[in-house]
Amino acid sequence: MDIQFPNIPLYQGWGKPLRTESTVDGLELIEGKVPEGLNGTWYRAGPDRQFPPMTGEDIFIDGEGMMHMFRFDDGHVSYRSRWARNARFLAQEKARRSLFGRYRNRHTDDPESAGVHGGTANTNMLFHAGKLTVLKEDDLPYEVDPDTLETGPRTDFGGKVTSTSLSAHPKLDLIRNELLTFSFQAKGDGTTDMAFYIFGPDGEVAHEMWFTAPWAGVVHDFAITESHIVVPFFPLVTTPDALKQGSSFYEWHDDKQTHVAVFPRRGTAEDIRWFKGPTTSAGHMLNAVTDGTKVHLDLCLYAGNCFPFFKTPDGRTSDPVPPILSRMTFDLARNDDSFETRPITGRPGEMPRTDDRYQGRPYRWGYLIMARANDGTSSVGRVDVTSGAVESWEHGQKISVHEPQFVPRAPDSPEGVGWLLVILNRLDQGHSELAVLDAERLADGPVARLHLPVRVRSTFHGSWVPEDALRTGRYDMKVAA
Ligand code: V55
Ligand code: FE
Repeated sequence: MDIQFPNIPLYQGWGKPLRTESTVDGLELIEGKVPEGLNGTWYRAGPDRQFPPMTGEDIFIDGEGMMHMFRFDDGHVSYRSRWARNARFLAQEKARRSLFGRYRNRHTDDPESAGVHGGTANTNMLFHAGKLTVLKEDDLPYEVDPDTLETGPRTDFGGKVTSTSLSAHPKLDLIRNELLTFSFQAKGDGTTDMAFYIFGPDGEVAHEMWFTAPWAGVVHDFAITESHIVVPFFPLVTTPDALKQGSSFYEWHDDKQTHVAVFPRRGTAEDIRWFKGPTTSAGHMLNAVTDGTKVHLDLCLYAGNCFPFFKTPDGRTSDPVPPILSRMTFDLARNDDSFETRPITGRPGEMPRTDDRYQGRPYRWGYLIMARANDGTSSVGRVDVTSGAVESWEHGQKISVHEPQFVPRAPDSPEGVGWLLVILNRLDQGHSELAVLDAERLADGPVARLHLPVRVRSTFHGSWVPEDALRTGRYDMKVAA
């Protein structure tokens, strides 16, 4: 069968499927110097396309997973990319064509895909309790070899995880070495079951809680505080009967309010406090903190539909709206279910990250991708969430950036003292670069830039694993008391 990709906007320019696994031992230094002591591995996942899509269409969150790793070893930086050779990939490799149709709609798949897990493993990579995994929110994790990126087995953690999927946005408590995560549509597509799990430092399930969502929708991300879990529900909804008619997996229900569940870290479904507010949406949470009776959730909030390509049930499209870093405040002492929302900063930003040691803890700094002109270029910025002040790298070049990764200078450095790793797309040169910035001096531009002879098509999320953590299976990090 001929392999020809359709001429769709997603595949033009930078989005052209790359379908190439790379190994580069020692990236060329373009300028600056890799900081001393920056030793560890940065893992990321993103979508590519194994074979032309069955439907002739594609959306940017779909596509088979490509894993990427950058290993930093005393200034020597190596790059490796490998397909996530999961069940879907292997079945399609054998068939030499796509077997999965419209994003997550199993009624549109090729009969040959029957019984094959459809997860693309394209969203995130995580290292916890000595195991590296690659994640997609509609499937269970796959284990991955941390040195070779060879794909291992799909894992239900020895039968302890009974949900059909786990989120691609787990939260690692780097200080307690605990992993907190959840599953939505946890008993299969279109179900309203939610599962919440805490894994201990030994990788075993230490806590499990099941509850019911207000509807079968997307729950892409959640947030933790030192004492609470915050799970937002936005009205991108899955309707099984519509799926049978070939509908998109999610539809935008603009008649539904935003719902937010707040509950204790080790609570039960009876402990959930539900809050309701205006119709909004978000993919990504920056952080959350508990302050007395109040729980604050900081997130990249859209005043409408964050995915305009998912239409309303009656076929209406949504106007695109910008993501605004905002703070929702839930007061547990209040007797009603309302909450307040205010913008933190006016400048749009997405793919928010913190100094990961401060996930769930009182914090000051957020790092985001900030769009520049309307020409597809972007840069990284740092937001002071206490004042809204933004500092960004104004490169003025044909560059777009991937989600940044903060790396502390030392395991016990103060919050925000460290480096920001960023993959740069050199849009006019057809290849990528790896940049290291001083996280306290983003405006100065990179302290090191390394050449990648290939294009990194797209990555969503990833994580930094310090060299010692890879050896010991534990993170040895500290936060200010
Ligand atoms: C999102 C991302 C996804 C997905 C569903 O950002 C929702 C939200 C990266 O894949 O499959
Ligand atoms: Fe995400």
